[in-house]
Amino acid sequence: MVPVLHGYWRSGTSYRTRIGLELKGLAYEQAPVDLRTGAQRSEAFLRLNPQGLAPALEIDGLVLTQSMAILEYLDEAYPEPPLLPPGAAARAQVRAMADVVACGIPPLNNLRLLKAIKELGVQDQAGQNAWAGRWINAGFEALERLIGQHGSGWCWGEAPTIADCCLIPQVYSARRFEVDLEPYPLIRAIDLRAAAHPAFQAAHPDRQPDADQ
Ligand SMILES: N[C@@H](CCC(=O)N[C@@H](CS)C(=O)NCC(=O)O)C(=O)O
Repeated sequence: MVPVLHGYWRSGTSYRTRIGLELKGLAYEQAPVDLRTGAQRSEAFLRLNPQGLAPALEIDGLVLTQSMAILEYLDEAYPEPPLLPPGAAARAQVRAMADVVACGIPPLNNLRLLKAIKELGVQDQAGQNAWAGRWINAGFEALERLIGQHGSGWCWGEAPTIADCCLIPQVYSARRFEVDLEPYPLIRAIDLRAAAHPAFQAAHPDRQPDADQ
């Protein structure tokens, strides 16, 4: 059976999963989960992911959740091309760069967090942008330095890794929250390279079947 990705076009975690699938050259179908209408909390979706968060991936007779676990599964089950370099030290460095995004940014500014700070009084878009931008800038400042140490065209080395799978959706999100990307020339260069790469192009939110027209 062809893999089925349950995700949402503009969700960063769905976007990073799509990049992984595309880089591996795996054909897959999509089952959109409209986060705006709360479809992630429907009984049907909770059966796939009891946490009620996108994405979930049906693959190889399994239902996988958590985008980083999914990317690691794809890399183990479908080794070519690798999304992690060989060697324990290099792999730890790449995972650390991916986690700067995965653990340090969306958990502080995803949909349910933004709803929560709205309930606490941050109602206007400028306030929401400032909140989201604060955590995006904190992560990007760290990543810019790490790319300076390890990057050679991509976040780590000369080929895309799970760190790039995380970075590119985060740059897309940064633009939505009107974050100034000027201070991050290395991140912008990777974003440009990704914009010309077929796998990253195919995974772009605007190219998804549920994208707003
Ligand atoms: N750690 C999870 C996070 C998943 C997550 O936060 N997904 C967001 C979209 S990017 C979501 O479904 N939000 C819906 C909500 O907050 O209700 C992963 O990496 O898969």
